[in-house]
Amino acid sequence: MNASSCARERDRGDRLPGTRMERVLAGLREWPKRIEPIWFYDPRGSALFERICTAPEYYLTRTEVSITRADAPEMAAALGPRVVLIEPGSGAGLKTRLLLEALHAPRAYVPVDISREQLMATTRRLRDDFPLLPVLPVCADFTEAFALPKVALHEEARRVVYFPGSTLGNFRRSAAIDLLRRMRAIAGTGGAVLLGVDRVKNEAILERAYNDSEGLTAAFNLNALLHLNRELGTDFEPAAFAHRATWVPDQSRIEMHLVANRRLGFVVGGERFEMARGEHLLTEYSQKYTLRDVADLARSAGLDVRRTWSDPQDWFSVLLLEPAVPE
Ligand code: AVJ
Repeated sequence: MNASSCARERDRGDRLPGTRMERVLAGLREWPKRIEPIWFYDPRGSALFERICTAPEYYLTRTEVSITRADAPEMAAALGPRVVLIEPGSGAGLKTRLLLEALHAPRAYVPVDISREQLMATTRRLRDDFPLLPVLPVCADFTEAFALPKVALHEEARRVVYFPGSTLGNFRRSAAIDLLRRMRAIAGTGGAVLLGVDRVKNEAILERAYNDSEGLTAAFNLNALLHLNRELGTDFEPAAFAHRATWVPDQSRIEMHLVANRRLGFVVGGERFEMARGEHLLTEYSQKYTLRDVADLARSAGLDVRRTWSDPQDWFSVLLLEPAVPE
């Protein structure tokens, strides 16, 4: 187990059962073979992702930042005072900073991240910049159950789960609904979810965002194999794979793959796997949404859309969701 990761090894009876090794094995036994996107995020992968966010082709971050810059005052007014802001997959947080600056007397900020280095760096920077704000980091894989610090559980706290970046798009529909349901449970009846989603748009723009000219996304994708080798003692040869990211119109998502450029084999937990030349390993879904898709997903998770903020081109949206009022 690498020190950079904080996910626990044992099965804790969560929705995704099994140890990390068992989860990887289960994915590799599927067709197509797949690994979960959490494998991108070791220290090198997190650093690569930061660089992707400023790549000219990757419009997502810039667009969401511009929405947040423009509409944070409205978001803060809609969220109300004394919010405890909880952010699963907190990353490095420029958007978070803009939101925290706008919030009225926020009670606490709770970043939740799987990469300990990333989490601690974010925590240090935020504590420097917001000396009056309690920053209470939780090192956890947010796709599994995690415990919240005490202040966040206070009866009067207005808990807001902040989930920007269109990270929801990594999950298939049923898993996305489960995740939104858990966010609703964390928020409680008086709370809310502030969700960032990437919108359906021109295919060329979408594909370019996942095939940047500097090769950052390719390096990010291949890095998952190095992470696996280090943490699970696997023997992937990154040189034998090529990055591929394509728009799948009937699923409304970008799929990232690692394509075997020759016939190859590898061993995971003592089990041997083979790949034919041209066969691919699925590493990520990045779902793109219409506003109606998001409303449907939210509804299925017991949440209603209260507000929507978008950029002028409707490339990206930030939505305020609140627990649905029972009819
Ligand atoms: C962090 C999941 C939103 O899907 O766009 C960036 C990750 N993958 N480039 C995305 C990612 C390839 C990103 N999310």
